[in-house]
Amino acid sequence: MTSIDEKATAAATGASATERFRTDKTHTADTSPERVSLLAREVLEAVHETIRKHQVTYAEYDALKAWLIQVGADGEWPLFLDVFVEHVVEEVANAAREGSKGTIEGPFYAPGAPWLGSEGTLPMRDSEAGTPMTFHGQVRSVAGKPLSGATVDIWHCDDDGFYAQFAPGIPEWNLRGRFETDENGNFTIHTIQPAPYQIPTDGATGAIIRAANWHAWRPAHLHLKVSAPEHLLITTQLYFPGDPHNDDDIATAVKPELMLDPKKTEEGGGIDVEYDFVLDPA
Ligand code: MBD
Ligand code: FE
Repeated sequence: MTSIDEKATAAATGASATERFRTDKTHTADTSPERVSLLAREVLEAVHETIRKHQVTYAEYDALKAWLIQVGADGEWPLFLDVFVEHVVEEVANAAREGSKGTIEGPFYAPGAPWLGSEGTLPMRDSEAGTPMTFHGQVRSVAGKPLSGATVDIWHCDDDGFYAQFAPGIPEWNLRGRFETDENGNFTIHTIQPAPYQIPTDGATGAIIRAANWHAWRPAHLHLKVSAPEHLLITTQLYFPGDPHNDDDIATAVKPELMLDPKKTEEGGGIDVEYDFVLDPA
């Protein structure tokens, strides 16, 4: 059981996600003053237009200011932006690809997960809850060539919807691992089926969701980064048919091509899923 100060609060999760972003990502882009001016002006003009169109009041303006301050205080800029904005950045970035579909990365990736060969079991607790799941597939080029030595980097939440390194009390690499495809481009991952995920509701992101009477759910999903030498890395997610939120994901990150087709296994009450990845040339 977690004590009061070890709870998976939005502030604790947000602080981890913000720290992760500061550590892992490059925060500068080679953006010219002309382009900064263009983008900043158009975003601001869209805000001005909304204010005029809907006759926004001083009270509403001050509520917005207070809320923006709170997003930062809760460390929730990675969460808020990845949930509400990243899907369009991904759409633009990957529009020209011919291989497998990508989708958003989200705020909870951690680089450096343990290497587990071409077949293995994700690190998990002895008591790990959830339906056993075997996920296997092949990595190929768009020309159909199996890619041996490709990397399949997978991360997903546990049966309670929590991610290791972002919620407290979970072993560091729980349900995270990297696989290297065998000579035929194949990989096999033993894990548990992740639960539907509700984004933290006690922080600023939860506050706007409540204030707008939206819901905070993402359908159950696996996160993946698949890469191979001389090919473009693909960041994606896979989903399970029948999830109540496949059609109204709060993060707008579901695509029909990313739906799995689970089969029940004979023994053990588990499921077997197969999915192949096709990588574009670099
Ligand atoms: C998640 O698990 C996630 O995948 C996204 C996109 C946002 C918040 C939590
Ligand atoms: Fe996720």
